[in-house]
Amino acid sequence: MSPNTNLFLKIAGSAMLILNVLKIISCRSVHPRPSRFFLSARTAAVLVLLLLAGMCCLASCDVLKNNIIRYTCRVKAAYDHDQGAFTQGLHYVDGKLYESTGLFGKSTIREVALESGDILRMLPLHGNYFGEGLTVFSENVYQLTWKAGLCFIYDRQTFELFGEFTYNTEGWGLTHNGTHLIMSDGSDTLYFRDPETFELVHRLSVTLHGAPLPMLNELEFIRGIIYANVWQTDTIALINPSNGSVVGLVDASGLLESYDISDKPGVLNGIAYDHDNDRLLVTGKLWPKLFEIEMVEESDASRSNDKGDVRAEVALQMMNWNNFYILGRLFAISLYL
Ligand SMILES: [Ca+2]
Repeated sequence: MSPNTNLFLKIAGSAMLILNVLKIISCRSVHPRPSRFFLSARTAAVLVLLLLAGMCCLASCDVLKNNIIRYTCRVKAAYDHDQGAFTQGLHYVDGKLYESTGLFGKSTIREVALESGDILRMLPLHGNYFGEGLTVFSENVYQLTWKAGLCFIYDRQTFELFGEFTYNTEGWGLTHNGTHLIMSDGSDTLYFRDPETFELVHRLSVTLHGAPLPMLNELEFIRGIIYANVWQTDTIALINPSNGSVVGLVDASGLLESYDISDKPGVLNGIAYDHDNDRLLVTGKLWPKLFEIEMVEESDASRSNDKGDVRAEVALQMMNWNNFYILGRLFAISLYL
């Protein structure tokens, strides 16, 4: 539901509630019972109001739903990936693939050869730190930690750790837009930070169908859009950085289906983009493969069979239930008028 529609319904509901209370008080005191004509006119007005509110809800749902473009994935290439890598961050720049891995005692930053999956160089983190999102900005590699509140800064050429920033949230995903670092913390909020000081520049609340979309995790800024995979789903949300609204949803489920995997891998959690060659790369926690994928816009016919966008559908159902709840409350109130 759009904020305006929600506000409209709440104001309408509150107004009728107040009107109803005043009416009951007046009827029970000194005033005579209203005429039959008066009740009919008021009931008609309430019904018209309910009809308008319902139309607003349905219109807003329809517009919001249709504004989101849905994509599936077509695999263009599959590369080997270290199945011991609990991938938390992925970034490709200047022909080099950088990766951050997590888990206490197993966290690293590494440079990986894309085509072979070979680890070209790797730096382990202290066992107290759980590696998270990673991005390369200018000559620095930035790596978040999960709950330690530390962002490590490495020299890109040598992997020498030369600095750190602090923050007061959890650290999940990290990318940049050429000006600011963009960070997620598992909520629906993205944090834009100064790369020189890590000071918070502004927050961005991300919404899907007008409702907050939490669990934003690994990030990548691609051609003016923030890509964020939603934790524990195979969905990548495409976010308009100017207002936080989700403008597209990518169903990346099924990428590993054709592989015989004995050990169950973790969820999708790595997005990188090769700007020079327009290659979109994705992998996941403990995945044996890293994929170059092409996003394919779904046709209207295939949308009816959508099964990967679970969180989006849950959000939509919650929105509809909220509509029905508010309309039901309005109707119940109107019975007293
Ligand atoms: Ca990334």
